[in-house]
Amino acid sequence: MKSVLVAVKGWDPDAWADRISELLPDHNVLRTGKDGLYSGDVPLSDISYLLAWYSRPELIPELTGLEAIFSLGAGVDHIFALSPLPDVPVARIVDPDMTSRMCEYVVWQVMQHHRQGPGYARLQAEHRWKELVHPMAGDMTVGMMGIGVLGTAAASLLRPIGYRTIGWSRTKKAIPGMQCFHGEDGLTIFLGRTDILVALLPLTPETRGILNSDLISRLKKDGPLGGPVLINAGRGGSQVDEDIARALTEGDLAGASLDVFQTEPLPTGSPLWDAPNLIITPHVAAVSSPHALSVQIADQIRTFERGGSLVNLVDMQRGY
Ligand code: NDP
Ligand code: OXD
Repeated sequence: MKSVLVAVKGWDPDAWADRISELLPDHNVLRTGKDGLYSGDVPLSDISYLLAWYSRPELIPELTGLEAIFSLGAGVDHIFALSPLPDVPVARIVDPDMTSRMCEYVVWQVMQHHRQGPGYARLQAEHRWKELVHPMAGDMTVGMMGIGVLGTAAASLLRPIGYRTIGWSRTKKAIPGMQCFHGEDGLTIFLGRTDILVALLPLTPETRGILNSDLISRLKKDGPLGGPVLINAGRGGSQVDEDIARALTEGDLAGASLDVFQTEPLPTGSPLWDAPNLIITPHVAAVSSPHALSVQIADQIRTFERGGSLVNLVDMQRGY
């Protein structure tokens, strides 16, 4: 009987391990504690599959029989943080459940800023009845920074509402309904046309710290919201928290929504907590559902054991 290890830190290991056991009854499903520590009877060297979310790096050298690694999320920066990794395939989550959740978040946050959500919340708290500026969706361009699975899906839901969508990626793309830019050359034009920037980038050495003062200064300034808006639901390591807090305070950003942060949970002393027109959510834009997402992981394991190929594989050279 092959063994599977659910090794998570911060998440509930039982929800994943119980669901995987249900779906793979002929496997021995093991789990770490919520602290990521493993204290089971089965030696780590007997484990074939690692199901990981911010697993402890010290487990890796002991997993000598590993055949594949599965990220329990779409992002895989937490897997690269375990390096050196054994030479086994690494798969990530691409799933309609996750895509729908992210699309909901992006539409929710774009509309929050478009329809002056933070402004009306402030007026309500002050018991004031006042109309705020109210442009049409068609007057605004949403720039998707990252047009992979999630960015492309979110853009396709924004267009029927009326928003113009444009996209930016590493490599050249042609996506119906949106003008696409790529690379450093394309970035300046992309930013200069963007009223609401939605970042859905993986965290890599190239994207670390990319959402900084310099980038903010290159966004379109004369849009109908009185300034650009930044929404980041990719990774906190892609942003410079202090730059965003300063840009909001000084009016270089008209608003922002951040789901991810350089340090999570966001430290109590962060200037972001009190920055104006900022909506903070605690890394919940597209929460991984153990019930829904375990199905594809179990299917992947069964396919792999029949000699088939895994899907949603991470490109280990590219870094995502
Ligand atoms: P994909 O791999 O499908 O898409 C990534 C996109 O980013 C691609 O368009 C890629 O371009 C682009 N990209 C990567 N590096 C660069 C670069 N250096 N310059 C320009 N563009 C770049 O990922 P997903 O859409 O599935 O997910 C995106 C990220 O969202 C995840 O990596 C994860 O970090 C985050 N996430 C956050 C969640 C949350 O709850 N907050 C939930 C789920 C995911 P190209 O295609 O040309 O390579
Ligand atoms: C993910 C996440 O990467 O939830 O899936 O952040």
